Parts: sequence; C-alpha cells; structure tokens
Amino acid sequence: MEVKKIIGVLGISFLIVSCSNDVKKTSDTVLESKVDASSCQSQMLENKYVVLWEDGSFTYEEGRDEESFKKEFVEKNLQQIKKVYYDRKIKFFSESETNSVSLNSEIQSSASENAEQLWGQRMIAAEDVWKKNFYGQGVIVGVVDSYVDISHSQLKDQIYTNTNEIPDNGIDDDNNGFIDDYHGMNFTGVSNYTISNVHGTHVSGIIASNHQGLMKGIAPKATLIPAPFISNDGSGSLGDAIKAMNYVTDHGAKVINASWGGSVCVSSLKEAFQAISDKGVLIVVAAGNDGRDLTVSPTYPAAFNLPGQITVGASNENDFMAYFSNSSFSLVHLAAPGDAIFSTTPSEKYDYLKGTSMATPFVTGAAAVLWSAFPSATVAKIKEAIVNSVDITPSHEFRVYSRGRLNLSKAYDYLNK
Ligand SMILES: [Ca+2]
Ligand SMILES: [Ca+2]
Repeated sequence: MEVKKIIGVLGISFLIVSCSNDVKKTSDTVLESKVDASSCQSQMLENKYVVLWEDGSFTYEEGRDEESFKKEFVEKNLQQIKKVYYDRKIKFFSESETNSVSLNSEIQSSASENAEQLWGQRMIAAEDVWKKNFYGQGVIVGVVDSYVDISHSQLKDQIYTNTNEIPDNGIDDDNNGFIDDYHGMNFTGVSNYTISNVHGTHVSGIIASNHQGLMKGIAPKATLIPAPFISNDGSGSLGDAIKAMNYVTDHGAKVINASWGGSVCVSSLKEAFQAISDKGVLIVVAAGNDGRDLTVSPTYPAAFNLPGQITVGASNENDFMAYFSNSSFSLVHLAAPGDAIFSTTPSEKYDYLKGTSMATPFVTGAAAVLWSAFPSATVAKIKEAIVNSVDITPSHEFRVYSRGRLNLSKAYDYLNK
C-alpha cells in the first residue's frame, strides 16, 4: 500500500511539471517573484540580474530600471531565458585583531614568538607534508575576493600570469573576452584602485605565501589567480562573484577560495554555483561569523551543500570552536584555524585577522597541497580525505559534520594508504 501511495504522488508531481510547460512564458513569469524578492529587499541590488538560460548557462545583465530591462532584454530573449534572478549583496567574514604591523617591528620579535604566530600551521601538521616536498606545486587556486597585493614579496612569485595577454594596453590580446587579464582579472567594476582592503592579500598569504619571510603559506608553491570582485568599500555581489568564479575555473583553477557570503536570500542562485562546481572545481566556503547554526538559519553560499563544496568553521588556538563561528552538523564540514591568524597584508606588511574568512584558506591551501601529492585525485576524493581525517577532541567536539578540525598530515595519509 505504501509503495502505491508513493507512486501515486510521483504521478501527480510529473503531471504538474508537464502542465507547467504549457504556461505561457512572459517577462513576469521568468523574473524572480517579487514576493520572494521583497522579503530580502535589504540585500537586493538595484538593476543587476543573474540570467539563467534554457541551455543551462548564466549571464549577468544590468538594466536602467526594471521596466526597461524587461522590455529591452527579457522580452527580446524570452524564448532562450529560463529564469531571471535579482543579484544580491554579500559580505566578508573577517575582522581585524590588531592594527597593521610593519615588517620592521615584526623583525624585532623573537624566534619563538614568530613560531607561535603560526600556530595554525603547526596545529594542522602542515610541516609533515612539506617535508615530503608537497607544497601545492602545479595546482592553480582561484582567489575570488578583494584586491590582492601581487607585489608583496611573499606572494609575487605565486601569481598566475597569462602569457598570451599584454598588460595595460587596453586590448584583449588573447581574445578570451577579458581586457588586460595578465595577473588575474578585476571584477569589481572599479578600474583605478588603491589596495585599502587587506582581506584578499591576507587570505592569499594563508593559501600560498612563500616561506622566505615571516609568513608560511599552506601551499607555498601553488599558483594564485586573483579575481577580485569586492571593491575597497567592501561592496560586492553574488553575480560578480559567480563571474569571477567562472573566470578562474576557465583558467585552470582546481580550488576556489570563497571567504565571504552571508546572503540569506539567494538559495535560487544554487544552480549557478552548481554549474561552476560541475566543471570539476572544489569550492571552499566560509561558514560565516554570526555564531549561529546554519541548519536553523542558513546563509549562502555556505549552506548550498553542493557535492563539490567544503564549508569551513573557525577554531581557535586552544582548539575550541571560535565563539563567532557559524556551525551546523550537516552543512559545515569541518573547522580550521581562524582566530588570531597572522598573514600578509598590502605594502609588505603583516597583520592578525580573525574570522571564518581566515579558516577557509587553510582548507583551500590543504587541498592544493594534497593535489600536488595526488594529481589525479577527484574533487570528491580530496573532499573525503579532508573531511574524514580531522582531529577530534572527545571532550569538546565541534558542532560540524566531521566533529573536528583540519589535519593536513592525516589527510595526506588518508590518500596515501
Ligand atoms: Ca584577455
Ligand atoms: Ca592587453
């Protein structure tokens, strides 16, 4: 009887789906419902849209106002358009621990202090895998973030170079659709900038700073593609993020670091993330800093729960969950060091920051190191190794799926057995 009931339900749902195909498409039926949108008004961006096409691809469009966008764009392309979503704001998941410190003042610190400022590297046992000569070499990592100071002496040699492009001539020399994308691509829409936002440079240092200075990146020989989409004032949109993620994936990134999120209203954009994930890239996402359970109150992209996604919470120096870290036994996979994290900042400086923004690049760097050791491993296998080889302290298990904190050495052993 139970089986019959289920079949009956399925039959009805199929019928509903086939009926809905007969509903006449209009610019109003393809545009995201105003009811959904209005409840998320504060995160909605005016006149920016993410368009899902019938063939499964996405594009990003701007309109002068909604009526003209409907008339001039949606109605003209109506047959090819599947759905139009409003773009949404996102935010970073970090805050400053201290004021910026200059290189000179840090040089005066003792060797032991220097060792302890890299407590995260020690705790995840990164050295064990570095000793085996795996440093992330040959692995490309997409830094979808704010601007990266690509001239920082601990980062400059790890920055991706598009040798088919001539920089700063205003021409798309290699015809890939992007002008002057010599060291990555700027998706902020701001062409002249000063690097006043430290976030992208700090995250980059955790992933891949070399070991010839105060900082030791997790994957010091990985290659970074900077794809900034958040400008100095901290504003950025999910649509721009998806554009940047597509760019780094199309240019060979195996891992994308996504130290941002916080959108409660973009579950509809899951399809866009899925499309990027389907290209065979691992997306490592920050859980967020609201101290809440994502199972109860999800934010995105942290809670998308895609097969090719790892969502990361933050742990502290005492190996407890950081007070600010979001958690979830189903949606956050593991914790990684994210409190009082030392790393590179613009203009040859260094700083401590805290946040799941800082925990995420530990996992991103770990994935790059594992891929340099096991180049043919699938995204699923790398994720499995990272999630299943955490350190768990029975007295205070983390409120995450794996119950534990990243251990790079054990993840290596997991793949090496
Ligand atoms: Ca180009
Ligand atoms: Ca050029």
